[in-house]
Amino acid sequence: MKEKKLSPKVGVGIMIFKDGKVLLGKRQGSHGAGEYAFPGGHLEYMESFADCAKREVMEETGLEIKNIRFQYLANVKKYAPKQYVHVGLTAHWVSNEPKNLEPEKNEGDWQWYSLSNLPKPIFEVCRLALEAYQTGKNYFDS
Ligand code: IPR
Ligand code: MG
Repeated sequence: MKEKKLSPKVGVGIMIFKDGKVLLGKRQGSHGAGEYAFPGGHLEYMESFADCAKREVMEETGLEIKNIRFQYLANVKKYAPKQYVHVGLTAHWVSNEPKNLEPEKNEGDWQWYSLSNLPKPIFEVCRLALEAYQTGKNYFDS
């Protein structure tokens, strides 16, 4: 049988702020299962980063977002053999409460957490987002 060639994918994660808190859910069914993560997912062919962010947040939570900004770029190998070129973005909540629209990928409800009291364990790209937020570092390679 022919082996599938491994190649990096492009991921987009969105740290959404509402009243100083950020939105996290518990991942399941993929890499980082059991870890708390922001909404996010895979960039589709010919999609802009901002459109990917809006689409993934809407698909996973039903929320609209605004003020989408670049936060950091990372080469994520922690979940090898998966490798991601990851684009970390920030955005602001607009209205309504999040719904868990992909329960096979997210365990329980989305919840707002203050940055000083984030749940553990935390998904690697969210750990990097927090570091970027605290230090201004916007490039992580390894
Ligand atoms: P999907 O596209 O299913 O939401 O993928 P994901 O949540 O596993 O995200 C992959 C990229 C990550 C690192 C945000
Ligand atoms: Mg996702």
